[in-house]
Amino acid sequence: MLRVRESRSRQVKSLNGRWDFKVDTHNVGFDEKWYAAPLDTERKMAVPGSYNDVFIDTATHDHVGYVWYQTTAFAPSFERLVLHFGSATHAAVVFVNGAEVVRHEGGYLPFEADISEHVQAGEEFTITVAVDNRLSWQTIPPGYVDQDCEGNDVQHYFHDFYNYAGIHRTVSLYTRPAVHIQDVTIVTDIDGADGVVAYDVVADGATEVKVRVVDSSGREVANAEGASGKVRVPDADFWAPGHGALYTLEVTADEDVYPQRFGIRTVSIEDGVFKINGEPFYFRGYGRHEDNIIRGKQHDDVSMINDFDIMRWQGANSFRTSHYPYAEDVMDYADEQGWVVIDETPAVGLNTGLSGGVFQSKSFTTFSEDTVNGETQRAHAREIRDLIARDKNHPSVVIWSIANEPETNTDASRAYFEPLVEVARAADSTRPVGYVNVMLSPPHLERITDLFDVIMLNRYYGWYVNTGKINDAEAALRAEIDGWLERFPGKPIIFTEYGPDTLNGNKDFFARPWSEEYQAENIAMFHRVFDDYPQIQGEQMWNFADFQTTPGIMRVGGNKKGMFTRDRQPKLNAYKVRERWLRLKEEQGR
Ligand code: BDP
Repeated sequence: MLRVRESRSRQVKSLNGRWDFKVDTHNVGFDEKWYAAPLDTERKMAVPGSYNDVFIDTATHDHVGYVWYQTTAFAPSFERLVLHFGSATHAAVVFVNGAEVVRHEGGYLPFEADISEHVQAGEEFTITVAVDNRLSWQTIPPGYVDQDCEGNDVQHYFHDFYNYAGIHRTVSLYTRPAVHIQDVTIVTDIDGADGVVAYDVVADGATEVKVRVVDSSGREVANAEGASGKVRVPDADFWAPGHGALYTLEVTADEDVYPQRFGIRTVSIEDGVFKINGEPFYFRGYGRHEDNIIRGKQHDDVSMINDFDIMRWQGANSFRTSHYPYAEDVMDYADEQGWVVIDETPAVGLNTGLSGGVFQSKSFTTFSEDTVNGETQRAHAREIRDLIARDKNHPSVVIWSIANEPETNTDASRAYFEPLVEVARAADSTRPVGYVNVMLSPPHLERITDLFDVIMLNRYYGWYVNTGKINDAEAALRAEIDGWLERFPGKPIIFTEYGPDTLNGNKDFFARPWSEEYQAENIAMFHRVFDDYPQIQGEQMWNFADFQTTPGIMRVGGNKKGMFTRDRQPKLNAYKVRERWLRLKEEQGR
């Protein structure tokens, strides 16, 4: 889906602000037609935002099911008018003037509705949104609901971050012509000093499609006619890590104009080496979360710019959108600032083998008729397609991660994943496809790595195993890496998670687990090992910052594996890693 952008033919109006808000305590809103009348409530909720931590009210915080939002807006003059949501977590039903206009499942991707038939230019209209935070075995990510001793619904899930909910990203209203640009795909190549830009425009019914490539100073550097083709940008400024050089493909289809940004760069794996623009690239960075005090998963630009600046300060060059697609503002900013991104679907928690420890759940079989099944797989395929459709033109995105730590040591897992890899490759043949491997699937048990281009590993030696024993942890880590190299020579390995929980301010001469010293020692051990293996082509620590999770005996006010605290203060380890990363940046030149 095209990002919402202004142009000569498109006007955009933000609907962010304070909306009327009501928790549907008994989930009766649909029966009582709350969408057909003003919401009976005194409460307001900020849009965008997660509602959970905003009200000092346990019933709201722990609510399972629908909450309702309502606002009014004036319709501008339009040929067609579209209502667009950056995301609503996890499912939404949207009504305009009481009529349903769209329903959407999946909490981290955009959706929209053409509402032209429901409103009149110049007139006020009402938007009502029912947002459902429930996860089931057939949603991505999965979960299940049961009841406590009083019969209240309780949501369970198998991922280690809090199930924040609400309208998490910008809501906009935009105009476009009836015949309009529906999609633009850009694939770039490098030929000497020139950029080669292949483009493909979908604009049903358009009689004439034209494109111009415009550089960052607004100068036209190439143009062409036709809905698809190839243009050459002479002496191009290539997008590269740390160098966010961008161009705009200005597409005109009859009356409609759409500015599609892109960067000219290539991604490849040659002889087992991960390359950007033909040069080896080493990932330094983190897995992250969209997570903030009070705001939960709300996107906000202040926090984003601050996070990126902290990452720059530390000498990082990349991150993974663990464990779901991030706001499009984040992807845009990554493009502009030259960050390298591993872009992940929300497929996290497809592994009931992990249920006992962190999630204290009942035990289940991951893949079965009653748990993760064909319907879940269809939802997963949709998430892969929609993520790629949203993010395919971002030069910052260099790998698609189709799942985090799924079960991959059974026949059932292979049957589940094989078609999904095909879905990803059919949607984008230009970027490597990977998944993030869990400790339960070491090389001798693992069944699906051969289907993928890269090996991405989350490893907790010295924490969940060999706790506090750096020497044993190091030996086990080396042995496992040797196993991967033996079984899958020629596939780049990127460490996408490692590191222990660390309570900021917990100092210890003896560097015992949970102390800042232990985090620094454990991370230093991983880095020492990485330096011995040229096949290891990236280190993304877990996590950029501490973050909120479900309550549990393994978590103290959330997950504390951050390099930084939840309010973005550095732990001891942050300075040590900074020294290393600035040195590597110097040596590696990016
Ligand atoms: C991995 C998960 C991540 C967790 C982390 C941890 O990918 O989401 O937060 O471990 O346990 O299993 O801290």
